[in-house]
Amino acid sequence: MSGDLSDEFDIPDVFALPSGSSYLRLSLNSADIDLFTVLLPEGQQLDSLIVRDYQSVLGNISFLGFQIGDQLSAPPSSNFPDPIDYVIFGDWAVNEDILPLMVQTNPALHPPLTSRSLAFWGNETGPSSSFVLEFRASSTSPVPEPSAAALLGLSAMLVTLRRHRTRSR
Ligand SMILES: [Ca+2]
Ligand SMILES: [Ca+2]
Repeated sequence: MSGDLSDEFDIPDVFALPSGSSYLRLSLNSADIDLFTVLLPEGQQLDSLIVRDYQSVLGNISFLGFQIGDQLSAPPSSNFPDPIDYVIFGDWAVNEDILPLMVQTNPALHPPLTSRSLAFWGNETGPSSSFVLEFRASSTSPVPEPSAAALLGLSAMLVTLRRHRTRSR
């Protein structure tokens, strides 16, 4: 995915995350913000968010924030009124998972994140930057619990087998 993403907080670009890695390039400058929402299907979780291919001037910093929900709770501004989880990062973050950094001051959130929708805000106050975000998602329950009915059926089958073996001796 490339091209510019929405500047309007109430009409963010929306992406559904499949299992595995999804890549999204953000290009930002002082006159451009990028607002997008990622959707996690039922049974999927967001495991990590990795910065790839960060391009800007040396020492530049970028802002990436998110809130749980389909869109931000207010229009982006330098005095944003509501709690938001975010990270300030630069080229040091290349190949790093920034998800733990984003939620480190929020005791209610620990990766992996299982919220159905996350509204993101990319912002640049310095020189322009361009980078790729790798979203890694996976299934929340890889080992399904066997149901009571299935267990009952299994024990009945074992009894039948045992009887059959006794008879055939
Ligand atoms: Ca942009
Ligand atoms: Ca934009």
